[in-house]
Amino acid sequence: MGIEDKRGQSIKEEIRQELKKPSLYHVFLLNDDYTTMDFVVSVLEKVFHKSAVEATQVMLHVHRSGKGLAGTYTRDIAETKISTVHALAREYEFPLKCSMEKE
Ligand code: TYC
Repeated sequence: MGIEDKRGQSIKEEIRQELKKPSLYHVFLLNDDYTTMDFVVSVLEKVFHKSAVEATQVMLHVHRSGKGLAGTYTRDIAETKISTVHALAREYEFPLKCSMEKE
């Protein structure tokens, strides 16, 4: 057995935990029949910091294929992006939804 800290946890394990990179999560936008294309493009620009061209490409991909990647973040940031999108959609009375998947 190696060196342990005062709680009996190995120092090696403690360092491994501290150095571990946080898991990343993909945030996807989901298609629906009612949200306007302009609203989705605005969301991609304002919430996900996409250029107008990239936002339009992602929106059209979602429209044609059912879902598309908006961004990849640590868990807390991904959850906050999703809350922001759902709050904006509610405010503007669109059914736009996003989902999150571990990378
Ligand atoms: N399908 C919508 C329309 O035809 C546009 C749309 C695109 C909606 C992407 C949601 O995530 C979405 N108005």
